[in-house]
Amino acid sequence: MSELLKRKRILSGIQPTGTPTLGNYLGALRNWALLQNSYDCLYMVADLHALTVRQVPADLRRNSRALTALLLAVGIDPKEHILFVQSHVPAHCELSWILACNTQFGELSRMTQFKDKSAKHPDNVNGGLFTYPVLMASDILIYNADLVPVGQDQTQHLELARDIAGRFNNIYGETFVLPEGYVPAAGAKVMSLSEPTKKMSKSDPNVNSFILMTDDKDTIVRKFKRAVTDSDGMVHFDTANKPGVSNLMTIYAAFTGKTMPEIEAEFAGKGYGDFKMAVAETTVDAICPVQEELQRIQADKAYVDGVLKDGAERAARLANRTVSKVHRKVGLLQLEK
Ligand code: ATP
Ligand code: LTN
Repeated sequence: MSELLKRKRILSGIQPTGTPTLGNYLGALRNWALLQNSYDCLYMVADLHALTVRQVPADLRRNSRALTALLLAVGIDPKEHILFVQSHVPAHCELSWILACNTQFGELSRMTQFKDKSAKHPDNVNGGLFTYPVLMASDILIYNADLVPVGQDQTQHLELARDIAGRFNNIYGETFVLPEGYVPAAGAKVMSLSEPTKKMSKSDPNVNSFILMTDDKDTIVRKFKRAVTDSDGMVHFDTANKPGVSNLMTIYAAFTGKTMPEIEAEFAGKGYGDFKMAVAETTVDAICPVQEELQRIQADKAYVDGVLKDGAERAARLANRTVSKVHRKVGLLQLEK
C-alpha cells in the first residue's frame, strides 16, 4: 500500500483490575470496536499498570484472560488488528526507562490520578504509581500511535505523553508521532450510580455504584432503580444541581443517540420510575448480546491464548523497531548483528 493510503494507527489500553463497567464500555471499549473500521488498531490489556495497586496474583492472571475474552466479545478483530497483553512485550518497559529520564518530577507530581490513588491507598504510594504515566506514554509512543481513544479521566496522561514526545523530538530529532486523544462525545465520563459526583469505577467497594458488563438483566434493573437522583422529579440535564439524573441521561443518550432536549421532552410529565426503566432497558439491550458472545469465547481458552500469542509477536516486532531507533538516538552502544 502506498504511504498516502496508509491508515492511521490507534493504541489504547485497559487494566485487568476487575470486571469492566458500563463506564469502561461507553468511555472506551465501544469506541475501540467502532474505530477498527477506519484505523489500524493495537489494543492492550495493561497488566503492568494494574500492579501499581496491590493485586492477588491468581486474580490478576484470571482477569487478564477474562478481559481479553471481553474485548473479543465487544467485537475486536484480532486478525485485522492486534490484541495483546502489555507484559508480553517487554520493549514497553525498556522505552519507559529512557522516557522517564526525559520526564520531570514536577510533571508527574501534577497528575490528578496519582494524587487520587495515593489518597485512596495511603499505605502503598509506590514508585510505579508515580511513574505510571511514563509507562503509558511508552505504550503509546512505541507504536507511533496517531490516536488514543480514552475516557476523560485519561486526558491528562495523554497530554503528558505528547509533552514527552515533543521534548524528545526537540532534543534528539524527529522520533515520535505526537498522539491525539479521542474522547467520545457521549459517555466520556459515566458517574457512580450511588455517588454521582464520582466517576463510575470497577474498583469501587460499593457494588451498587456500578453496572458491570457481566451483570444480568435483573441486577441491571435493580441497580438503576436504586440509583441516586433528587427530589424535584424532573428529567432535566443539569450536572451541577442534578448530577444523578444527568448521569442517567448521559447513559441513555450514549445508547440511543438522542440529545438532552429530546430526552427531556420524551420524559416530560413522567416520573423517575419510567425514566429509570427506559435507561435500564436500553442498557440491557446493548449488553446482553455482548454477554452471550463472551460466554461462547470464554469456553475456548486455547483460542484466547492463541490470539494473545499472535498479538504479542506482531506487537513486539513493531515495538522493537522503535526501541532500536531510540537507543541509537540517545547514544546507547549498539553492536553490529
Ligand atoms: P480502576 O477502577 O481500577 O481505576 P477504571 O474503571 O478507571 O479502573 P481503567 O482500566 O483505568 O478503568 O480504564 C479503561 C478505560 O475506561 C480508560 O480509557 C478510561 O478512560 C475509561 N473509563 C474508566 N472509567 C470510566 C468512566 N466512569 N466513564 C467513562 N470512561 C471510563
Ligand atoms: N492508564 C490507562 C490504561 C492504559 C492506557 C495505555 C490507555 C495503559 N496504557 C495507553 C491508553 C493508552 C487507564 O488507566 N485507563
